[in-house]
Amino acid sequence: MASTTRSRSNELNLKWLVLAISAISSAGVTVSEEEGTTVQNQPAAVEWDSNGYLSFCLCMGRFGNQAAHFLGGLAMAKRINRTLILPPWNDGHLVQFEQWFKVEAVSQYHRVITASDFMEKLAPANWPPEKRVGMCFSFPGGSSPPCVMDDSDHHFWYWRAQGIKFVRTEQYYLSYNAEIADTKREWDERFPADKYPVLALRGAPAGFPMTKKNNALHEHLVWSDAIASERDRLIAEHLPAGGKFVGIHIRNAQDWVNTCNMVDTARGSSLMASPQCVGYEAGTGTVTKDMCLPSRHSIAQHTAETVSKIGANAVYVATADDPMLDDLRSALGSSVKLVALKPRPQLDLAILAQADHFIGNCVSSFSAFVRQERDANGKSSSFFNHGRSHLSPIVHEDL
Ligand SMILES: Nc1nc2c(ncn2[C@@H]2O[C@H](COP(=O)(O)OP(=O)(O)O)[C@@H](O)[C@H]2O)c(=O)[nH]1
Ligand SMILES: [Mg+2]
Repeated sequence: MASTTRSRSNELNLKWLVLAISAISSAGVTVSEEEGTTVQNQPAAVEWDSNGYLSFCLCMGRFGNQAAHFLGGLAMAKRINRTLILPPWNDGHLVQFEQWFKVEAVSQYHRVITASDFMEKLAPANWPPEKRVGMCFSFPGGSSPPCVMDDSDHHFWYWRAQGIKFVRTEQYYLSYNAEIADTKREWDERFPADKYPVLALRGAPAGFPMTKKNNALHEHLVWSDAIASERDRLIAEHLPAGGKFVGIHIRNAQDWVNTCNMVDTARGSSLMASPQCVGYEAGTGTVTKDMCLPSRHSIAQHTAETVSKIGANAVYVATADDPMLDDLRSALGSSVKLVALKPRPQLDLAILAQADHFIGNCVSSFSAFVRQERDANGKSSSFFNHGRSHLSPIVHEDL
């Protein structure tokens, strides 16, 4: 186990070194034509924000969880009026925010700066190594574990890969409720911006699942040109031109079977992203095991009914595991094209968001991400083993 951890760390170390070298070699260096000598460009000036900055690690879970936390953290940055340092995504190695999403779209909502711009252009003068304080949420009374910023692979790499080492840590017991004005006052009293110019939080200042209000912030998560053009190329290459396609997300890997065993129908609780189906207020609905782990039969039936309702001629199947092509083929007949490419997750998400209709899993935050993007663009979604379309304001009644 120890050697596995070490070899993974070495692998990440190497990856980061390669990234760092390529970043250095491409940054701001040009050859002067007249003199044939190498000169260093000045980086574009970026002004320091005296309201302070918010930085946090997207260290919990995989992409769907990270995206939910990101939107919660974005809402908090606006509420406490600090510039948000756009957190890199954690994909085993760090992926700069802007590799997957457009910075301009987020900045339409609130002031943001990329993590690399912050470290390169502002940190040296305004947040030098001796000022780097890490912060952890902690319950009063000493019942929480000690505040350590790099106690796991994830946390360690998140900060160190950005060149950040903390001189000390502090604990806080403050609300993450971005919906009330008092939250700003509490944070300002505990961490005034002149004394704590950067809030570097161990985890995202957001709950999970996402609040109903934060769903709407998804309109500011717009795929980068690189992802969008790869998405469009795959759609053009694999889906029939001129027809409609239904996108489905099948969540059936072993980790998911274990998750669904936590569904406790008797307690009427919700689980992970299930509020998108059962409602955000306690007691409005109950998540069921069938919603979490729909049978092969119900997936195939719901898909076939939807295909015939909207007159689609193709189905795009996204899954990390079994695409159930035989079951789908029997239910759909031979005239409907079935496409399962298993590309990297961001491309599956981006393609599903383009479908003429999407059918997802109520409990999955991966499905929720697709549904949110579709809501933002006025596109319809439904869920396996859930009677109604989702509860967000944009609902197409005909499905
Ligand atoms: N490519 C691909 N990966 C998937 C799919 N479904 C799940 N995964 C992988 O499994 C992870 C599931 O974790 P997460 O995103 O947190 O969603 P959740 O666990 O379903 O709430 C994703 O981030 C992907 O890495 C899929 O349809 N396509
Ligand atoms: Mg997850």
